[in-house]
Amino acid sequence: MAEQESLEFGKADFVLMDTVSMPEFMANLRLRVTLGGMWRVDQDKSSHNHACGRDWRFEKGRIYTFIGEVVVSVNPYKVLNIYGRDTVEQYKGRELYERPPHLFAIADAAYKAMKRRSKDTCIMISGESGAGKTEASKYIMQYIAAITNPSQRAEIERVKNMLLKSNCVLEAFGNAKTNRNDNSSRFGKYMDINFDFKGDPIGGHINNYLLEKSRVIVQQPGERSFHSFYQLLQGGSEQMLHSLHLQKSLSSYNYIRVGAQLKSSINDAAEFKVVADAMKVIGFKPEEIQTVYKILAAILHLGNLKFIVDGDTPLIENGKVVSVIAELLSTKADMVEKALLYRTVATGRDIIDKQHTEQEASYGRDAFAKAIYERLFCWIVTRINDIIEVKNYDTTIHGKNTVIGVLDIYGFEIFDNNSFEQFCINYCNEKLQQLFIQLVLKQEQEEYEREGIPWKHIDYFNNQIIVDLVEQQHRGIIAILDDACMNVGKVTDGMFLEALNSKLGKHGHFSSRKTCASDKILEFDRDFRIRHYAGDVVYSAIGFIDKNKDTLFQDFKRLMYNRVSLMEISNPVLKTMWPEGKLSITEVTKRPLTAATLFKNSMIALVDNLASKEPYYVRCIKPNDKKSPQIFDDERCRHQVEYLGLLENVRVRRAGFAFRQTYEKFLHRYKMISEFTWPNHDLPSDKEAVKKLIERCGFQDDVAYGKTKIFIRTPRTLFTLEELRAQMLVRVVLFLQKVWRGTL
Ligand code: AOV
Ligand code: MG
Repeated sequence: MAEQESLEFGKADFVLMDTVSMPEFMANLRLRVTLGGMWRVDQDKSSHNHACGRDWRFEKGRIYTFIGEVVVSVNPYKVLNIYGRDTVEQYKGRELYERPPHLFAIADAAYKAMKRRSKDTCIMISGESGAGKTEASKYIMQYIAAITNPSQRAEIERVKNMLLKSNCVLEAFGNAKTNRNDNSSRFGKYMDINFDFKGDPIGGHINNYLLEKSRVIVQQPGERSFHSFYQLLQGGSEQMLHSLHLQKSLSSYNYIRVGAQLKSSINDAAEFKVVADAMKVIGFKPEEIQTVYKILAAILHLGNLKFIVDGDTPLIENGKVVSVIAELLSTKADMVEKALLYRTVATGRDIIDKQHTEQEASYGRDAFAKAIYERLFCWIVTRINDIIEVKNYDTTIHGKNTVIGVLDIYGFEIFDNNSFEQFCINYCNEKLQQLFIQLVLKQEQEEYEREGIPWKHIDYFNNQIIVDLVEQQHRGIIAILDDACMNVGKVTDGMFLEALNSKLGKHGHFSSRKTCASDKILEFDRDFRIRHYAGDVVYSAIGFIDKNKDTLFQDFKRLMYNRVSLMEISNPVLKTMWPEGKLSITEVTKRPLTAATLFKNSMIALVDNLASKEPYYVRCIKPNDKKSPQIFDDERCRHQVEYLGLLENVRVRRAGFAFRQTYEKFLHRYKMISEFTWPNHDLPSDKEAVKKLIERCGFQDDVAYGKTKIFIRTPRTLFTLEELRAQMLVRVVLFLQKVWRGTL
């Protein structure tokens, strides 16, 4: 089978370590041919854009490549037979370079470091939208689940099962079809898996980052809302839908009408059952699951509410829908109606009900729908955390509890219309790129220093300037946006853009029509452009103020919180989602932090957390924009290789050494190729023995000797060592056969 073959080319594959230029890099990524037993790049074929010949890597499913300890992954857009039990066995406990590049190799390396050295490690998966991050994170978790708990302890199996099942629940509520990816993550996820001293998973914790909640009320053409809505409507039984006052027809609901006709590669009906089962397995109670469905239904009904103006008074056109919403949210219809049409304000000592305009009422309804969904999502994460969290682990008895973190976040994205959400998502990717730059360089540098090996600095594009543009105190875009939001009185998006122009007009990575009139890309007055590390993105300032303020009238919060004391049938789940509803009208509440500042703070905390762990990287590349398994679009891939800094990554590795290993381990593997070291050496140290072995093979110019490790500059040397070892093994086997046959 072609896919399986990809794991059989066997030789430690450093692939990109040979490359110096972009064409070579691209060719390496795409194909290699075998010459004299070694995998090399065939330059002549690199420009071809279609599959031919047997050595095309991408087309044959050889989607992984190493740059040192970084795995580069190209989305195959087809199911590959390379994640099964047999493959797990090939990677389990092996050193990184003993097997061809694979996600499992990096997962194993992270696991080994965690287990052997009691180090907290993390695997950071990055790449643009649709490049394969979420799939990679799932395979990594599957691998870790497969190699742990050899003694089949029931409790560990239970934990593993819950960790795996949590994925599909979070995807149902936090992923959606976008124009870039049919299963696009619309939230960021960082999951810690905790291990006991034996290296078995004992629990976990999920951090979620800013859900793109605007999707609940509106989607761009060609996109859908969160999967959960379609799954409920397509998969819920007649009886269930009836009890939720829902009809199967997607186009009956305003909030999801845009994408109602879209074909999805996801089978919503089947997925509904999978998610419901997963929730049960994780430990959601039946009444909790029921509440989840009621909330989804309430949101769909909210979207159908229409306001009409009678004189100055707005009214709800379809009053029956209000009763349905009230029933689903366990509250009273008149209270829902009041919250939708009025705002209670305290003026001095008086409390008055201020009537909404039609526009305010519609705004309030949409804000309410978005907030309910966001809180539902956060509640699901909290609930999963309650269940999977490590309990009763006594470090004094059991030793250190270590962690592997897996980061799968929304990738860099450019849409036709880019708004506040894309701004946050792209800023997040800038932060992670910055961390990559720092850690990859820092680690190298530190290792060479530690081992006493001279280090030569390599130039690279440092995106810190863009990170600062966004997050710097007082002068960054977020600070300027917050300033605009703090202003009393009506501040418009136009005024925010003005402030950007005046403060950032001269910044090399910022432009708008005002600062750069000749720029044809900036089509509209409210557009501004950020030159991101991954490309230019034009954002529309429209909606920034609103989304950043994220206003939800207090009346809704009180409505949701108070329900319990007013109704006979209480719903504690809903109440826990709205704790601030308990504040009375006159209680002065502090102005909450803005959405962008909250996000910025969470990103800074995330980066600090990641930086405290030993990092492993998966860099995902999207081969084409058509989701096709056949097309390797050279230009698109080249662009990604460029902005991900992969070439610089290679250069850093090249300037240094492709391979390093402790003297002890190195000898263990290669001692058979020299008479000085086989079967044992009598030299004063392993270091001396390794020196002798290397000189015997004539590689002394390609290595450096550190304090505890040997450093090999080019992979070719290692390949040759591997070959010498393989030849020696054959000779040993032949020798033994002769001994057994008595023909010696
Ligand atoms: P993303 O996580 O990087 O995008 P996904 O992991 O969701 O991207 O991958 C997108 C789609 O590509 C998946 O739904 C699969 O169809 C396919 N795919 C990705 N990796 C593989 C693989 N290893 N084998 C087979 N198919 C794969 V986003 O979340 O949009 O940034 O926000
Ligand atoms: Mg994803």
